[in-house]
Amino acid sequence: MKRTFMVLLLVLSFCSACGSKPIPSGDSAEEDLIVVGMSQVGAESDWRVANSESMKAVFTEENGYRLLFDDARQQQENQITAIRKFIQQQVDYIVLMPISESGWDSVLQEAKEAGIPVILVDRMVDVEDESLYSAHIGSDFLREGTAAVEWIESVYPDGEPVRIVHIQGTLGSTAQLGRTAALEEAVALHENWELLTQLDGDFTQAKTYEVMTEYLEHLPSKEDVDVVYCENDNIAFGALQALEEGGYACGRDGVNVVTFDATRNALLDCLNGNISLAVECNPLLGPLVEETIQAMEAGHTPEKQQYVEERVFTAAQLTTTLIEEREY
Ligand code: GZL
Ligand code: ZN
Repeated sequence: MKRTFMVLLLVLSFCSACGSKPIPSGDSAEEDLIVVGMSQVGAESDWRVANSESMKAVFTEENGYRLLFDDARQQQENQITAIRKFIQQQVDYIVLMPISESGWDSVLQEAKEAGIPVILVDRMVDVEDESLYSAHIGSDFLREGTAAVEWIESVYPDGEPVRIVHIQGTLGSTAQLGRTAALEEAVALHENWELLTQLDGDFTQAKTYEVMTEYLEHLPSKEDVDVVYCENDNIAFGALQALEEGGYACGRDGVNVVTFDATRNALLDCLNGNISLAVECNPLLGPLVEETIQAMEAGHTPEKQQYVEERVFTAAQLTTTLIEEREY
């Protein structure tokens, strides 16, 4: 709306100069708001819900924003449609949480031609021309995967077989690509590690429960699984359900379930021993995005890449108080 306000000012000054009747202006408070068009992946996971809440908590009218929030229900075409709508509405900024890395070049080119800055949040896009976005704020997913792999290495001495069920997140998303790359690199490095299977859990509990139940039904014997590498907490919840129903003991003297996100329910499962390792992936990105927009409003060029700080949890680092005090 700010953009319209500037145009309005120009027209008004032109009119007063030429003596014709000025166009009545709208409510000035409304005109002052920074209009942010936000395209969110969906609500597929606890992480995603916390991420959306973090955005809505900062982009409020009291803080000087008009937030146009679109939930793409995990369909890239819905995100592209939403971005085109934001361009028509001449928003001041577009904030995009891209569901996958590919397929963004043309719509981001349209935003560039409309002079609307794009800020990428969480996952990344794979575009030829990096000027199509002003900044990326999110996680280093390869680093997250490496943290998980280093923990597995610490638990299983070289030589001992490590049979791993790998359940992936939304295929083609940066989170899946990074977390998968770390595991696949480690499996290639350790001849005693064996990737039993790679299942597509799509970051949801329901999909994972379905594919993991199907997989376990065809396993010859229970003791064939040492680690289940879950690319987010909702995948871990689905895997735990299937493992328990299949009669598998989970935890340090059974199947070691490793997960990413470290949302509250996963940390509770970690404290009670069902999950062995939770790698944090921080969804609370709202304040960083708002800082970036404020910097751009002040005419500064933002850092192109901003990674958030993250840590790993085992039961040893957890207490119920710590878990209760966490924001998500
Ligand atoms: C990670 C984010 C992933 C989470 C999942 O930053 O892209 O998407 O790990 C969510 O929970 O679905
Ligand atoms: Zn190693």
